[in-house]
Amino acid sequence: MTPTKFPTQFLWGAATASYQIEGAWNEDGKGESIWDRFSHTPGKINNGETGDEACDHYHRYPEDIALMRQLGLKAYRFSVSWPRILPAGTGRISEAGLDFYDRLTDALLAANIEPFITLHHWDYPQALFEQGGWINRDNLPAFADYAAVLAKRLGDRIQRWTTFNEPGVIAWNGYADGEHAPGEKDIPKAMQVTHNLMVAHGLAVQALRGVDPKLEIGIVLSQWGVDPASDDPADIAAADHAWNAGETAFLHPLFTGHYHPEMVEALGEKFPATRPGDMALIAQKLDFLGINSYSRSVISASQGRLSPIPGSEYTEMNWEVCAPAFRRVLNRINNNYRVPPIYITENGAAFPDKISPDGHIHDERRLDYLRQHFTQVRLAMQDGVDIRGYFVWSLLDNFEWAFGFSKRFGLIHVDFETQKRIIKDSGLWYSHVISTNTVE
Ligand code: IFM
Repeated sequence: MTPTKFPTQFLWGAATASYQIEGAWNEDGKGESIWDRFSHTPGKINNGETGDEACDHYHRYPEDIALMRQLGLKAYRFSVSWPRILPAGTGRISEAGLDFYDRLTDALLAANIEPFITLHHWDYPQALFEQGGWINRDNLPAFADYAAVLAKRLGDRIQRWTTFNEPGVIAWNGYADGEHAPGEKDIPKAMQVTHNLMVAHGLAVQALRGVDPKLEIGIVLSQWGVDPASDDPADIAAADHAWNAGETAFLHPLFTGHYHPEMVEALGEKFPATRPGDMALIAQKLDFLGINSYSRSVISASQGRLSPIPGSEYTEMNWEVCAPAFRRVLNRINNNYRVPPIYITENGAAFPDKISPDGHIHDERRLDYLRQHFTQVRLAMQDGVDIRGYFVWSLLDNFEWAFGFSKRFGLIHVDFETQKRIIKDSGLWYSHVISTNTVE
């Protein structure tokens, strides 16, 4: 394979999220989140597991930053637990919570690693949920207030801020299929949450800029490829419709100021209530766009979504490995919208890892997955997509939501009994990619 060189300033990183790694679920005055409540509810999580301890990163962050240094990461994307900062979601601020992220930020900077912050990666305050959660419009300003609290405290040291991680997952998995907290199954509600999250995003952008107009602000969207099953025009039209009606729910309002007409038509009476001024609030200028992408769906006009695809490899999440789809979806986004610079904010793979007798984790399949996806992203850059950085999901094996600890995405293996960490072969390979800026 020909070596693929990346630009000098390319920001190589790894990503995590608060609930998935921190643990310390009720320490130092932290409030309860909907994920604490959900994981403590019998039957919701595989094997009854919880994020109560997770990777114990709350206590072990110095060790984890030392590992990041060993990997040579240039940036680290993490999220903040909102109820650690505001135990009831609004009102009283917890200094101990702020102190934790202060220490984390300072330690990252001391290690020469750029902190790349996400305000909300799903661990919503339970107290706010009990007042109507994301459905209640009166709750939306609380997100902006929380954003301002954090920006006042960390904005002098953190340059790049994202509002939400994968708002579509909050709405769909939390409110439509119920697999995630808060576990509701109500499609019209999920659609209202979709719109309300966008309004909350707009309010938070205003709040962050109000604290410091120099902050760079973005949002992280999950955008998987959508490919037609064949070259048949009917399949191509079906795939285009699946994209327009289903996958543009956030891209379209953010970058055009309205919802895609095919989505509006498909939703019919389920289309959410909006208020005058909402769309302008949502479509405020962003400094960058975060894209999370792992796989694709394949659409046939006659059979709908096809799966499995014969001959394809699948990860342990049952997600097809199809790196060229990554290049295609990045081009599609770039061609359809006037987007700001893009960061790949998540990409990676879960495979069943084993510690070998030699003490190492020879995770060839993950390494190969990453190699293929890095290469396709480089090709997308050559196609003209302005991509500035790449965060592998994930730094550590961690709590994979409803799957508990059964799916390992880490560059670093975690023994959840002892909390021992071991850098996997994919992590060692990644550190070589970073130090040479080249994928071989
Ligand atoms: O673990 C999740 C993460 O929280 C959000 N994006 C997808 C990852 C893998 O499922």
